[in-house]
Amino acid sequence: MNNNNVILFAFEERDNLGMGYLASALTNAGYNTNIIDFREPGNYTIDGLKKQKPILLGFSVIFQYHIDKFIEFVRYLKRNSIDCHYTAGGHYASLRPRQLLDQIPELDSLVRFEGEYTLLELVKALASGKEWKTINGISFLENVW
Ligand code: B12
Repeated sequence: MNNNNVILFAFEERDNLGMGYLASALTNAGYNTNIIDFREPGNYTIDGLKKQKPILLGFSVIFQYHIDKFIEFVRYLKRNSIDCHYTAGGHYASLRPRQLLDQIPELDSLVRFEGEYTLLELVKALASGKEWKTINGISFLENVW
């Protein structure tokens, strides 16, 4: 595997079980998964993120109340040329996919509901250059209602 890095961004308020499950599924399949609480800018640097050349960045949007912070953060990463597949999951992504994609059209996809296997399938497809739009449980601007 050439590049096997995946970065997950979340609110790690009193830890985040969902992120742990996702990281576990990816790690078990051989992907190097880094969970970052993005509320503290000291937790990451743009150079550090670039060096990892991630296959995918994942954003955990379990609280819709923090959506402004995600919008700002995704745009900050894009402006700084962190170029790879951007996806999001969690309650808001699962239940209001159209709304979230309208708010953050920079997201390439959403993983809806339980994310472990869908995210793994997505990462595998991206890493091997295969089609990802046909994966069950994935929404993107062209297929979301
Ligand atoms: C535990 C919990 C907390 C904990 C810890 C949260 C954490 N860091 O994980 C604490 C106590 C901190 C908390 C706080 C709050 N919470 Co709370 N919390 C929960 C609770 C009960 C369980 C979450 C959980 O661990 N689920 C189990 C894990 C395994 O599932 P998961 O997180 O959903 O993750 C899975 C999928 O969603 C998906 N997924 C998630 N993220 C991602 C990311 C990617 C990239 C991908 C691919 C997939 C993916 O894959 C995961 C694995 O299958 C939920 C209700 C619920 N039943 O889920 C409410 C819930 C998330 N909380 C909620 C709320 C409102 C809050 C507060 C705003 C309450 C308040 N007024 O203060 C605060 C916000 C905290 C803050 N920083 O401001 C709401 C959110 C509603 C909404 N519309 O946004 C929920 C849904 C409860 C409810 N129905 O009202 N909360």
